[in-house]
Amino acid sequence: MSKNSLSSRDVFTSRLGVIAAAAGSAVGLGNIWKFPYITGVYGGAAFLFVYLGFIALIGLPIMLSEFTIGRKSKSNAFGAFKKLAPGSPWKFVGMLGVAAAFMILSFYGVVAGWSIDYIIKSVTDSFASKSPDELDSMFTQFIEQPGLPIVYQLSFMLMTMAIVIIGVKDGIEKYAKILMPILILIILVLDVRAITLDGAKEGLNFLFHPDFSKLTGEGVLSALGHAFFSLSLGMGTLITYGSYIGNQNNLAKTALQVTVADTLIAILAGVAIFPAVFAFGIEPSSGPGLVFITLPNVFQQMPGGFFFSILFFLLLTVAALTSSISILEVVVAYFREELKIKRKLATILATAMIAIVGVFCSLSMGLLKENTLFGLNFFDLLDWISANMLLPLGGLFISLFIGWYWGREKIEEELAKGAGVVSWLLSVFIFLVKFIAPGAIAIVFLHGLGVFNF
Ligand code: TYR
Repeated sequence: MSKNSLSSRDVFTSRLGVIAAAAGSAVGLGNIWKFPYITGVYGGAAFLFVYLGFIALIGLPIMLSEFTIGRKSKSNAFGAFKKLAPGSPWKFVGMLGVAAAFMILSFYGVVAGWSIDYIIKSVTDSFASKSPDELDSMFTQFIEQPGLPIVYQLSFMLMTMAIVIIGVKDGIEKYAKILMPILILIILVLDVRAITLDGAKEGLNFLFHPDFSKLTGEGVLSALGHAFFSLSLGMGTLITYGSYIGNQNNLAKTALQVTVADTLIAILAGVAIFPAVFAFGIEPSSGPGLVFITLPNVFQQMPGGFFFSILFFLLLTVAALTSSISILEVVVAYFREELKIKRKLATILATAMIAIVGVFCSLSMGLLKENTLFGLNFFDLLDWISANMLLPLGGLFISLFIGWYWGREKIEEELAKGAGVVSWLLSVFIFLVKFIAPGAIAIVFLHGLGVFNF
């Protein structure tokens, strides 16, 4: 692992380091907070199956594309396109990434702030003997306040900033390597508790027995958007991380491992949540509060729940941090390399701007909740535009770049470093990035936006 900050051109020295960094970025609030809540909103299993299809056919090949572009160019997202396609407009793909990073981190910091509050609520045993309804209003009352959620959101942003400035990537990854497996273990314990609750079966049915008639165009678009969001794709994060990967690394294998890990964790989170949702009579479509309302009920019903609850929200916050640093890095890299601002100042500036937008996201849960556009408050609007529009668009261009601009020879040359290239697998990969990914993204995108119906 690099001794320096993320900006250096050093390479990861271990395979585990590569996986920890990329999986650290991928696994976060997207898996544990967002996946269950949007699966609930869009009707359960049918949404999950479509999501899995997108992960395999679009997410995985685009992750491999981003790694390939990053390692070949040894640059950030802009530099990468500039270097590989000099004098062309491809670098605007990087611009799209910065916009997405800006929006995502604004609301991401707010949710991470909620997680910090839930660590404190766990320590003070605030969930004890509360009914599901009381836990529901506890959450709603908290996020609607104009004060405390902002304090936590800003604290989280400061932590993110500190890590990106100091570049203690070494440190955080060392911890991430230990802490993430513990998070998975806790989720597994929660899974066991959840599926042994009375009425759990209904929740498992909801998650695994698809009723495709429930799917809407918007649901399919959200499944696509979430595949990008969850795998940290479409905005250059994994181009940047790819640029730190050494030539001895098998990129395809790494992409596969990160994709499988990220997807499994999301499913495990779903298994912890939906049986409990049904057992406690919570509405599966209750929105962004789903995890925060459901899990405290589960903690109450298990031996050692007090400790599990503290540990869970603590680790959720750490998982959010290993993702937020990767998002901030996209903006910082742009400020540094395009606007020529020094790393420290760039990080402070980017954090300040994002944090201010984040304050409005937080306020849009309460004070500003009536201010909506297309029926969405500011928080939901940023989430929707970034995940459902900017990331798929970024992914579309990345797949076109690799599939059409770069072509087979160059792809093969890069993938052959650190791995034996299996010819038919390479052909499958190229077919996916050349036709399937861009075609599917374009169709889902236009259909989801209501441009045409079928
Ligand atoms: N994948 C992260 C999560 O699931 C969020 C994220 C989104 C991180 C986009 C990076 C990124 O580029 O929480």
